[in-house]
Amino acid sequence: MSSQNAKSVNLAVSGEKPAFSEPLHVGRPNLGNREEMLRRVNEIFDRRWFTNDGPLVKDFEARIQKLVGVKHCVAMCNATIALEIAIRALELRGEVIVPAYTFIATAHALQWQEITPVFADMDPATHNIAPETIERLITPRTTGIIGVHVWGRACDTEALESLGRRLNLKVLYDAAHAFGCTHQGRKIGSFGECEVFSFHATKCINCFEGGAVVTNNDELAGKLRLMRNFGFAGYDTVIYPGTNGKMTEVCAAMGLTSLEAMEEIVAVNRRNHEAYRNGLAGLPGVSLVCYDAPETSNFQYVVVEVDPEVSPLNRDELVAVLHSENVLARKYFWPGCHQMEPYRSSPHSASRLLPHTESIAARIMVLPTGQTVSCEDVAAICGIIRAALEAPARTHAP
Ligand code: T4K
Repeated sequence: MSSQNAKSVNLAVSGEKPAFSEPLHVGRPNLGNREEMLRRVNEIFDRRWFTNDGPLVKDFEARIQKLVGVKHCVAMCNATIALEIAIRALELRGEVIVPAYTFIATAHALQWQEITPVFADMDPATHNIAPETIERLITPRTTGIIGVHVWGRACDTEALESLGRRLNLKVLYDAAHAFGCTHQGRKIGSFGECEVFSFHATKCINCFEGGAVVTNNDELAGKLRLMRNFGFAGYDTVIYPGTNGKMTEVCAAMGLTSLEAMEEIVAVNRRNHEAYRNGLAGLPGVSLVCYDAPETSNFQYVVVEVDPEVSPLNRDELVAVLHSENVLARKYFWPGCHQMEPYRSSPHSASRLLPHTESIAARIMVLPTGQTVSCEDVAAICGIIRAALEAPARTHAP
């Protein structure tokens, strides 16, 4: 949209009607082929096999293994439980290093098991954990590092794993955002001891709710399978502490249907990402987080950084403008896990300065994408942002 057009956008904050009559969400689920999904649900009814390692779960696991190029995929009910089980199967305890800039589930999966998450700062260029900040956080109680591939862009696996080898720490990855993405041409999923995917409804591939641990380690995979099923090794034998982390058949049916539509979903995300890049080009202090060209990406997050030193409106002001237009932009992952309870009040986090996390978390907004967002929607959203920035005074109610 040209700046001439942008100026003619009537903003809802100035008393006009919102640009969108229905809310545009970040995380509206993508659908696969409805008929295929309903066929699978009918089959589940006919089979009367609803959960407990059913045939659709096995098929889903086999397809993920092939797609990612790993020996084992252990499907679970969601990624938070998958993280918890992976952490327990790897026998982590005491303290584990995690980035503060992540969804709260990464930290809670540790805390829930009375393991202290110790928050590291990020690299502002990648938004991922900064390996050089880790060593000073290590204590005799540290047992591991969890890297998070934020927005699907791989963290520095080489540096993290070399630290892990040198300091005898286990390294695993929260790959909740990174299904289908690569790192140096290799599919994310085979790094570290194991990696965890999320197939939540808001993710590019979804199972309604779902997650999976992927690994090349046979022994670990066996343990994960037992632990997701209460530790049962037979009808009457329990050999590990376990929980109920099983994926249901209907969730696997959705996962399979979603996987079959993956090419189309990623193509839509990529198209929208390019439309945002064009629509936001040249705006002062507003930059779109890019995906490295040689890598494969799922483009599931449209992440915009707003530099308050340059932009006429800061992130919070822009988000308020967008919300008034029914564009429900999100402030992921503000204010950082270390600023949320119970970590905020913990003596571990209270005195910790994480300058890059705090600065970036205050600048990021995530915009809607996926199948429910058209190129026209993207153009309208970019037009709103452009109009708000070109006439910031108009963003205050008359
Ligand atoms: N690690 C990382 C790094 C993660 O980002 C996540 C989850 C996890 C671990 C844990 O994975 P899971 O245990 O969830 O598998 C959302 C998602 O719920 C969450 O899965 C995701 N990350 C996080 C980044 O975003 P919320 O609380 O911000 O949004 P939520 O679930 O309210 O959904 C966002 C919007 O999407 C809603 O306002 C409306 C729309 N929506 C949502 C659902 C569920 C729909 O239109 N239809 C729907 O069915 O966490």
